[in-house]
Amino acid sequence: MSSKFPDWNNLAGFGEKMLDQALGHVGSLAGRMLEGNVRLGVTGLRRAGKTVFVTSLIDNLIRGGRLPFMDVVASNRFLAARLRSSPDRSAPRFAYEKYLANLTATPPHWPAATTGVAQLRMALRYVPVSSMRRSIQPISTINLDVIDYPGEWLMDLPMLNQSFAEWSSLTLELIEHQPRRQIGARWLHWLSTVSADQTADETTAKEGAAHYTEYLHACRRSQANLSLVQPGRFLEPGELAGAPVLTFCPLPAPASGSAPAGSLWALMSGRFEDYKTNVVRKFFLEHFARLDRQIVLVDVLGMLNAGPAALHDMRMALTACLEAFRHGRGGWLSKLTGGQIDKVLFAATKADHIAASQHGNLKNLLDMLVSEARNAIRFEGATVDTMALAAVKCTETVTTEHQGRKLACIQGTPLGRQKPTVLFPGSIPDGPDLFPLDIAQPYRFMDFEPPAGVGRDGRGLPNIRLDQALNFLLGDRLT
Ligand SMILES: Nc1nc2c(ncn2[C@@H]2O[C@H](COP(=O)(O)OP(=O)(O)OP(=O)(O)O)[C@@H](O)[C@H]2O)c(=O)[nH]1
Ligand SMILES: [Mg+2]
Repeated sequence: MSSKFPDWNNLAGFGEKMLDQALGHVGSLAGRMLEGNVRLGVTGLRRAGKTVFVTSLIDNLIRGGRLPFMDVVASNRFLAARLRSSPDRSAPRFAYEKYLANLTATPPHWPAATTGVAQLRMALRYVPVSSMRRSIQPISTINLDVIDYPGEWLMDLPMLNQSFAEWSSLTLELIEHQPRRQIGARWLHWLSTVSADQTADETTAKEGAAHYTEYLHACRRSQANLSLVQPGRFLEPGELAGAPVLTFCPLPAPASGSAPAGSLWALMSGRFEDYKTNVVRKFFLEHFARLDRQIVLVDVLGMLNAGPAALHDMRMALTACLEAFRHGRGGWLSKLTGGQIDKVLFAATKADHIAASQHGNLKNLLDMLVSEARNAIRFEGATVDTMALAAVKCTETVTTEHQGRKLACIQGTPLGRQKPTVLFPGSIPDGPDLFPLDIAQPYRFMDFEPPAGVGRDGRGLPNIRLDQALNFLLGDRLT
């Protein structure tokens, strides 16, 4: 790198004011800079780790001290990153400072479940690789846009492409199977007391929506931790709590094949279409438009804990959501929004919940779970990769001896406890046989507290493979 540029790769200890001053030095070059934009879609079902991932991504790009395998950092070309105001004023700013303060507080706190949309833009400055480009443009900038939202809302995406009849039929098909049949017994009973052809009235619609919402909440709370729960706003209504647009539920098709105007079916179907147009389409058009890159975060370990029904359900939920994105240049979402995602990374999150020696198996398992979507995305021409990562590393792998055998364990503070402890987290099979019939609960991966004092060294939040993830997603835009 030319000596006229300060070495800002390690920004440890730089305060906001110093960073401002430092950036001021290159301000005179601003006129010679061209700016590009990258919109990164952070996709994930609820509790997959989106908010923690976005917080760590921002923190690590700002501090730059824990991304050794990002090419732009390794080749000493990364100058600095800073937050910028987003050009889109329709959503609140992602509360990075609050989440970071909570993570690094004493005692530390994870973010609460997200209840609304938030967005953030960062500017990343780097020195281009090519000397020819450097002679014209010594410093380049890209703006990175990310948004965060409740994972529940992602499940609305497949509904956009369905009619009320199709959605109702699929939902009713799902509830024929356990554990849903038992969970949804009250709503099913209510359904048996109404017919699609009957005259619509608001009280009946409200009753149906209330029973159905309760069913969705019970699915989310259930041991099986079900992911395929729609509509997402019934669970996380955001600013729509109590709005009439949320007063509908699936219905069995009318016996005659079509229902008259003024019937319960007509009312529910009309509200379903309203919901699609005014809530779902609006959200995805505003926030998922023109995505360039996508990371799909998957809590594989959480699903293993919850058992085969949870894993099966998560797979269906992910496949349904990714269908919208998966065609790269020709998918219906990209046609709707004009986006063209050309790189997709599937990431198994919370890899720090297991020993490092298990990461390979975790990645392989994720590969297997998303194989269908991954192949379809590749077929359409986008580049795909999978990896196991942790946005915030809360444990260390340690080796212990048990009955003369070496065991790969982890050391960290389990959620709800105060002191670090060493434990054997269990292992992940390296084949498709995930749930042996003779073991009731084969997996008990634990959640961990963020380590005391995490992130205070000013190098960025400790992580596992965040640099490799960012290199895959952004590396080519930083050359
Ligand atoms: N150990 C560890 N735990 C993590 C990590 N990322 C997420 N978690 C755990 O997963 C929980 C959920 O993470 P979030 O980032 O809030 O998940 P989300 O996808 O934003 O969830 P919603 O807002 O509900 O959609 C956190 O409270 C942590 O317990 C990680 O990198 N390491
Ligand atoms: Mg969140």
